[in-house]
Amino acid sequence: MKPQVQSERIVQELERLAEFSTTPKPAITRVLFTPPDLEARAYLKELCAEAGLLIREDGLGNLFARWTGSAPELPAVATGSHIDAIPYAGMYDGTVGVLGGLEAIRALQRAGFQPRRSIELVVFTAEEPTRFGIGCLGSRALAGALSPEALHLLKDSEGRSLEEVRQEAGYTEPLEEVRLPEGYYSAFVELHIEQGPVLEQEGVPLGIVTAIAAPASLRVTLEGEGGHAGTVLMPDRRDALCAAAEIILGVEAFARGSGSINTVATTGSCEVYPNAVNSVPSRVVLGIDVRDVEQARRDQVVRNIFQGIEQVCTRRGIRYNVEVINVDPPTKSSSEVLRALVEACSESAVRFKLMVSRAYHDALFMARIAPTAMLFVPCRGGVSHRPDEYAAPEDIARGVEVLARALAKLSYAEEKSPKDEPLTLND
Ligand code: HGY
Ligand code: MN
Ligand code: MN
Repeated sequence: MKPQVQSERIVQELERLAEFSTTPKPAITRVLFTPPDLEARAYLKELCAEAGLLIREDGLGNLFARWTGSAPELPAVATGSHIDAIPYAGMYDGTVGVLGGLEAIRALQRAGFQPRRSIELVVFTAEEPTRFGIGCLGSRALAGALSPEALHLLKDSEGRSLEEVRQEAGYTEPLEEVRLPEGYYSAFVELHIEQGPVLEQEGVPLGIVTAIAAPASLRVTLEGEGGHAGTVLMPDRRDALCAAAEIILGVEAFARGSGSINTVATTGSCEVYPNAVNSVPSRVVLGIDVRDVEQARRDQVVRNIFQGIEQVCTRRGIRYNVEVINVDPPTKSSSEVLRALVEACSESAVRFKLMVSRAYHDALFMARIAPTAMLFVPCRGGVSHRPDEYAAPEDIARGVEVLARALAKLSYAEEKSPKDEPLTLND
């Protein structure tokens, strides 16, 4: 059975989805529960309904669209990703996994395939940390990694609570019901653009993800002494932004000095108060992101950053507060799902590369509750989180075809074997 993927249809739907944005194309900005996000959700529900899928949404806005199988009582196979986009992003991050997952289901329907286990498309709420500061909000909650109590504490930069904005958006189901029961899915596969240059550089059309790097993020608040830029003499200053500058360079140095190319650290946001050219900065809030495929090395860099903040602030007389937003372990893919992906690649005669994901994805949390793996399609120049992000239709279609084959296999997979035998490529 060769799933007939309609790549021009995926491109049309990606283009249509890209219109739901608060910034003009090619820059896409689609932040949780803003009007473009709600319009995009409505559009997706239309497409899922057209495909005859059973739709439900939970209290956080996670969207589930199910193709009921002949054994509906068995745990379903899931696929999916996210549709939210950070400010001034591209139109492929997340959306390729959502519309690609939907097209994989439609291609199987067109081929006359009848699922045994139901196949469910999941659109995770707020994979990006933009509005509430923590990534993978929806998948964390589904996996039980973010409690209803913790969800109730979340507020955005305008002080609006998640509770307030979700109710306003029409998501009123209790947050206590978001977490999925153990064994709810038999497998989860996420299709995503690579967001890196490896596949394109090596001329390999598909990546099979064996592990996802461990992300951590910190929010650092630095309180100095403000004042008039003309009258506060240099020896009397406690300039929060100068302290921040030293800390930011320290973040970079600790990552560069970790002993591994796999360690990355970024100070991605810097809010300055009062942010006036003729006023000494009194307060700065930094957003710091630290990742590594090895948790211990990542944690060492986090410790170094803590020590660096203490030294700089003590020397400069700056008060500080470091809030740990998340320090997540890395995850390894399930060999059973990897096997299904490798077999699907060979049936489609597609070369692939086994690789690590340096970006995090909803799969990082789905792996806590279901055997999970990911498929990567190349993106031009490895560019992502930028308006010039691009994935070629033929690459997307190839990924969708392999995804469809893998979902079909997993839909007929028996109960998961107790031990997850490691995958060897001559399997
Ligand atoms: O930041 C990430 O890795 C993901 O793209 N949100
Ligand atoms: Mn992203
Ligand atoms: Mn993404």
